[in-house]
This record gives sequence, C-alpha cells and structure tokens, in this order.
Amino acid sequence: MGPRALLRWWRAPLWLIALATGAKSFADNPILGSERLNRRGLHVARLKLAHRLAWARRRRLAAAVPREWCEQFDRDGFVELRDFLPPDQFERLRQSLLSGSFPTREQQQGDTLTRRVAIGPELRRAVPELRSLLDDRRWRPLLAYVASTRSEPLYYIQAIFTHCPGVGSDPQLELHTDTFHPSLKAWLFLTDVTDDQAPLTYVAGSHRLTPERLAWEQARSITIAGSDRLSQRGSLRVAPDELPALNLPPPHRFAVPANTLVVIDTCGFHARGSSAGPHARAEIWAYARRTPFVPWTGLDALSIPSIAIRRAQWLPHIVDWLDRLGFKKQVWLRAGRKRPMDN
Ligand SMILES: O=C(O)CCC(=O)C(=O)O
Repeated sequence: MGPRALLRWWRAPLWLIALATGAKSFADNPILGSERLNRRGLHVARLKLAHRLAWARRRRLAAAVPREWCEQFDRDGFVELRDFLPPDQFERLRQSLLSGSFPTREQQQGDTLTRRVAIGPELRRAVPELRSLLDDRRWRPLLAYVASTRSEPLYYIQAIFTHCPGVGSDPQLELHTDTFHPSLKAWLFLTDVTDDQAPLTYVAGSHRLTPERLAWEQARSITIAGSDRLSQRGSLRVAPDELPALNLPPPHRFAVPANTLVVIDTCGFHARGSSAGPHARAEIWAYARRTPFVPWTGLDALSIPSIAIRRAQWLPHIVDWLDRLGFKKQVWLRAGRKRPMDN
C-alpha cells in the first residue's frame, strides 16, 4: 500500500461512523461502496432499518393528518392536493412572491436553470399569507408525516427555467431516488404546469421496499463501480424499462394548475419531465432530509424556531465558506436581487 492509500485509510473511523448517518455516497466512502460488504447485505440492511424506523415514526405522526391523505401517501409515495389554499389567499401569496425582488442564488444543470430565494424571517414577516401557510395546521402535519420527522423543512421560492443556453443535459430528467432513506420534497405550484412544461414526475408505489426493489438495490450496490457518477454518489438512476420487472407503473406526470400542493417521498423514483421548449415555472419548495437512524419524531437542535427559520438563508453562506477552505464545492452561485421569474 502506497503512502497516499495509507493516508486515505486514516479516515476509516469516519467512514465507519458514517454508517450510522444518512451518508449515501458509495464513491466517497469505501465501506459503503465495498462490493464484498454489499454482497453480504450492508446496503440492503441500512435500507431496511431506515425504512422500518421511518414507518414507525410515521405511525406516530399520522393522527394529525386526514386519513385519506395518509392512505394516498402510503399507497403512492406522494400526496397531490389541488386548490390547497383559498383562492384569494393564494392570489395574494402569488402576487407578493412573484412581484417582489429578493436576493437569489442560481444553479445551472445542463440546459436547465434553477433559481432559489431562501425563505427567512423577513420574508415571512413581509408576506402574512406565507407565514400563515408555513404555520398552517394542514401543511405542517402533512409534511411531517411524509418526511417522517417533525423537524422543520427548509423553504424556498424556486423557479425552474428549461431549454436555456447551456451544455450537457439536465440530470434531473433521469428517473432517480435522492437517497436510500425516506425524505421529503414538496411543491406548492405558483404557476400552472402543463404536460409539455417539464412537470414533476413520480413512479407511484416506488417508495415501498418490496422484495423486487430490495433485490434491485442489492444488485445495484454490488455493481455500483460500473454505474454512472450520480448513482455512485447515492442517487440511484433507474431506466424506465426496468420498472415493469419492479412491478411498478410508468411515471405519473404532475401536470397541475397553480395552487396545487404535491408532497413526495424522495426515496421513490422521480424526475423532472420532458418539456417541448423554453418554459418557466415557480413554486414554494420545501425540503427535509434528517438522519434516518433515530426512533424519535421530535424536534432537533436545528428546529429551534429562531434557528429553523434562518437555516435556508445561512446554509449557502456556510457552503461558500467550506468552498473557500476547499472542503465542498458551492454550486449555488449568487445571482443578485431579482424577481423569481425574471429572465
Ligand atoms: O422539480 C422538479 O422538476 C423535479 C426535480 C427533481 O427531480 C429533484 O428535485 O430531485
């Protein structure tokens, strides 16, 4: 073993500790990526334990959620609710969020540009409809149920622009899981999304650990060294022609009117759908991914209210700093003050 390889193994204790966290990259952790250990079931064992704990937490969170929403989620892995807000409240919310200028960050992936405005205390104060949405007694318990934790999600105004000048293709167009354990993304669409305008897509039922899915995960974990880069980093890609063997239907496309809320478990297969030409859509976007291996549903240090409502604003600054130190690449670049849907 050369000095470089030896040096690498100094990190072995950290790789070991990472097994008990949400660490997902087969490529960055030789224990998670070990063909020998995965042949013996390491990846599948983490998956089973994470899912068992998530469903146990959900059972405790279900009482606060209407039964038909839970049933829809348990069956499909998503909940779609049209006309989520009363029309006048929604209209005021949309007006305030889309006509205001805010500090933005942008990331371009292939020919798709994603713009985000972090939602912090100032925006909540300035837009009463936003504050009442994020504190809503239907919104919070539903997101907590899908996320399988009461920890506060991160919130953004997000706009997606397709077919922008750019090289390569948008990796979000490929069906994928975000990670091996249950976690949440949610969209309250501020604009209509038609079928040819890059709608979100989701394979109904793909959040469940069926015997077919477990066998697929096991096979992927063993052959991961030959996979594409994003799968190696723990966001497994799946080809549409693999779905029938997994007893799964083709992806459902969320071509939905504005004021529709879609909440998904991102360990299910999902993607951004195709689009016929340049298009822009906007949404209030929520994200929650917490450490999977805990039995409690309760709040954590990051959910202390004064911290929770500032996290989305702080996070990019922390990553800027890690980038300067050379530990992490910042992909969300400052893009100045803009209205969310400005060209
Ligand atoms: O917002 C979308 O169009 C879906 C993006 C996606 O696939 C993801 O967030 O993982």
